[in-house]
Amino acid sequence: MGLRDENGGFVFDSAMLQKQANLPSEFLWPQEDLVEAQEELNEPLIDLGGFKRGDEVETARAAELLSKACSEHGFFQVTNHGIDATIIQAAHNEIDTFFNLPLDKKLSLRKKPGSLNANGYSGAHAHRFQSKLPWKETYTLLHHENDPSNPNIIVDYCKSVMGEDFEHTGWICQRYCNALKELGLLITELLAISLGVDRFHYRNFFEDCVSMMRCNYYPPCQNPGLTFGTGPHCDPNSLTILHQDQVGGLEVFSNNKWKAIRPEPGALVVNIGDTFMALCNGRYKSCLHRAMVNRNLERKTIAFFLSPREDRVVRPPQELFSREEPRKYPDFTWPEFWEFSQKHYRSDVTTIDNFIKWKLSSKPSGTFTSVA
Ligand SMILES: O=C(O)CCC(=O)C(=O)O
Repeated sequence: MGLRDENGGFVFDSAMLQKQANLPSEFLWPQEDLVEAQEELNEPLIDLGGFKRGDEVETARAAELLSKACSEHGFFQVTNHGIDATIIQAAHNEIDTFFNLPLDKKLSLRKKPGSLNANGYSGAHAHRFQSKLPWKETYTLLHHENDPSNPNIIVDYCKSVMGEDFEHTGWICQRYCNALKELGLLITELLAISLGVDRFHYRNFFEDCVSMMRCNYYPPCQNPGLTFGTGPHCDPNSLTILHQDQVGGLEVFSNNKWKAIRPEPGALVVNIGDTFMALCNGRYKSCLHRAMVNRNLERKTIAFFLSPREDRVVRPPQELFSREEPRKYPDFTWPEFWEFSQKHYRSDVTTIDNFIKWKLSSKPSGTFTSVA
């Protein structure tokens, strides 16, 4: 029986729990889900250098690698991505400071149960779930660079909610997100090339995207074989770009097996999410992934999630559907899907299909057109 908050929710006191020999029952996952990966994924390490320089041969090669990886499992890594190592390190330093704050301070910044606002702290997602909790703390910051009323949304949030002392944290995270958004747009160009559609189709669609940065802290766990750092799930958003430290623990489901991802120094991890799967009419897979915990080492990652602006209609370009290859998903918007994914018990491989079933049953005259 662990510490409880005023709503009866589990309080994830990571400093105390990492020393505890027995795992609280809230963190136990079914044994059959916990089978460890026996091999590594042979995902491509895509060098973006040639593509950025406009080298046609290297661009074609990168697009080919990307197409194969995204059709098989939706996962790849990128190098020469242009994100300065100093801004990545600076973001990690701010995050370390945040997770080292006293528990009371972190709890004062926590997400409210039932709220759709992604901003804030969460200990083991206990504001949403009571069982099969993930062994981690998270801190999430919403990013929207193109909102003219608030171009420095993260700085303002950090100052107003965390306090004036966190203005510096805000600037670092703001710069990190601005840079990651630019990289995300670049990757959408390569995705478009690989799919044979207009190179700027997705860049234009995501130019004014909403995104968010989620910092994950996985403390050591005395019982690593009984729980997950992050349970198996697909990301509901479009693209995820993750920076992970060198500890390892990320695994991807491919060819009916869980496969471990070897951390590549200097690389960023990219995966396709459900919304991009809809935007390419299912040609690319939303990646099913999970994160394991470590008995001795803490692990830290920063996920950057790219999603369309609230009012944009998620619909594949004309070239990707036809009478022979009908549309797999009806039109929807990101806020509709986000809300569904937050109310659905957990995001997994079935979330988007369940969302579509729900959408079509609640709006029978919806905008789904199955043919060109
Ligand atoms: O930390 C990781 O390796 C994965 C994180 C993740 O899947 C998430 O934050 O959704």
